[in-house]
Amino acid sequence: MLRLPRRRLPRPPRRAACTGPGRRLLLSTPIFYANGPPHIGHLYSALLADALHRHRGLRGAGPGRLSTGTDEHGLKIQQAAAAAGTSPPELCERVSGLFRQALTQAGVSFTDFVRTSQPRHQRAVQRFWGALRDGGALYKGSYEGWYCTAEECFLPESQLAERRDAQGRPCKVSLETGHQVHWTKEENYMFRLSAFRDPLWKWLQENPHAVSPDPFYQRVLRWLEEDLPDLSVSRESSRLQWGIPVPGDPTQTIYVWVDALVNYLSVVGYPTAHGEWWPGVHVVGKDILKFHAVYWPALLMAVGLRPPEQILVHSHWTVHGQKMSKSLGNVVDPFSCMGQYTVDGFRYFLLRQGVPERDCDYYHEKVLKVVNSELADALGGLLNRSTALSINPSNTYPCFSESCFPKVSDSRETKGTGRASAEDYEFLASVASLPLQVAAYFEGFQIYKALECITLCVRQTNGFFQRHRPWKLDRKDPEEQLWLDTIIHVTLECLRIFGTLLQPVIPHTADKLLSRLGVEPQERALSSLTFLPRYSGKPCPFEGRQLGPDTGILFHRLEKSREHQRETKKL
Ligand code: ME8
Repeated sequence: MLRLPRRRLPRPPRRAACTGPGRRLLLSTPIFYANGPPHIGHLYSALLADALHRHRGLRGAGPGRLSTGTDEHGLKIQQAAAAAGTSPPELCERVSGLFRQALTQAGVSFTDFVRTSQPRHQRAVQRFWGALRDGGALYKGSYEGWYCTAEECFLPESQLAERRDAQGRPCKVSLETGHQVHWTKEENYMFRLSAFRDPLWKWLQENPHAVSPDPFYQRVLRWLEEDLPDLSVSRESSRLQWGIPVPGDPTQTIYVWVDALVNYLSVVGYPTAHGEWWPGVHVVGKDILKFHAVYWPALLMAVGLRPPEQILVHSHWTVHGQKMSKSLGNVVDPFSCMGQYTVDGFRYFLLRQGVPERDCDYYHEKVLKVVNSELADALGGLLNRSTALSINPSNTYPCFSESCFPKVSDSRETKGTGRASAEDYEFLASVASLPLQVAAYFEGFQIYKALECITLCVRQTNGFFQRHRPWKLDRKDPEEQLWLDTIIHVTLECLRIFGTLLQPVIPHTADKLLSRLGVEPQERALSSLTFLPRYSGKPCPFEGRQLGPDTGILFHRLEKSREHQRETKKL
């Protein structure tokens, strides 16, 4: 074992999150409204879930499923279809196809894509409704209040502001989103949400990581301390036709949020086959936290099911500091980003720069800076330098020499032995501890921190390579040759670790890197990842092996787009 002489890397989180070993796990993204095309916020949610899912798979943590899909019912979709001069089914077919295409192109490894218009989902929702009714959780009441169609929910006065509409007439809008609300009064089925305050409180107290990161957990607790009125869970069919009818009462349509939340059960075969997959872990944006951390667990408890195992919450992407919105015309299209920055480049940017606890800002120059410096220059450059024919003419994974890099129990003992310096031992210790740190950060839903640690180690490896100037060593001198081989061996070992750890985030680039190193697909699991076994006197299966074919630059530097060049000139 290498000893860490000094702690240089950020401390991994104390507590583990969603991905305990050896059991089944359903991970989900929100299902996205099919009223408009995907944007980078949707993609970010899906990438977070995808990276967690891939990471689990590589750890051999047990069978996993990743569900995503589209939310197709409700007034919002009904109105969007009317505005577009089309029918709701036609609009949903088209927009759902765009989401599927965007996620597929981005390499999101979903195992299920659910559409709420599918018969399997409609059956599940109707059975869920039946279970709510049979459990006595529903009653019919008259409900009135301010309804926000964009958010598909009633809002209390405290969440409203006075504004003027386009014609200058006074109107009320949602404080949070700025969308107009309308007074609505109808006969609805109501869900006894108020009766679930204590069970919800108990659930959260007993599961302090049920909602993560912690600021969002605290927010949910605060909501529970406030008023928790019963929830209207149906709409009159005369106003809302595009939805699932209430079983036995065709005058009412099931509320779109109840319909949508049940998707997490319909993907695992509710009401017959969900048992072994429930409860699941949901990745959601902060905008829909209340639906997932208050309404959904209460609905589940009401039908005798367990609340979600965990709700992993992330904040929002802004663009040049502004909220993304259709009216501002600043919605960022994921297809064009993937075209411009490559799929892996954009995946890396979003996951490296996205911090779940706080809103993050997107702009072109930032993507170029992060991706060019960390993927093209640092990682790509390291591979390029350490595999160059001038430095490694045999194109093999060279041997490690214990006499050049002898094992020590403390980096301060290095004097006089071998060629490695105290700094080299520190660097080795950092890379040795990297797999565990990365695992801990993935578990703690801090993927950005895992990437920060990897990047730090890539920099240290470049420093190691640079420090010893292997290109200056005389290959004809046997001593020098041993040291040269050792430097390259250590560098390739580091690259193997980085490539393996980066698979969940940049799968194509990691594959290219590992293939170049000659690492076979069955040698890429995280569960069996050992760094530099030769340092501990154990055999290294790669030593002496031929490297894989050189397929060119690992990651091409991104160029400033023409549009941005023009913009910069104007400034
Ligand atoms: O709310 N930054 O769907 P939706 C980051 N259908 N993520 C963002 C984002 C941004 N600027 N904007 C949106 C719905 N998202 C419902 C969900 S689930 C049972 C039903 C992401 O199309 C984020 O995950 O409005 C947010 O929660 C989700 O997209 C909302 O997508």
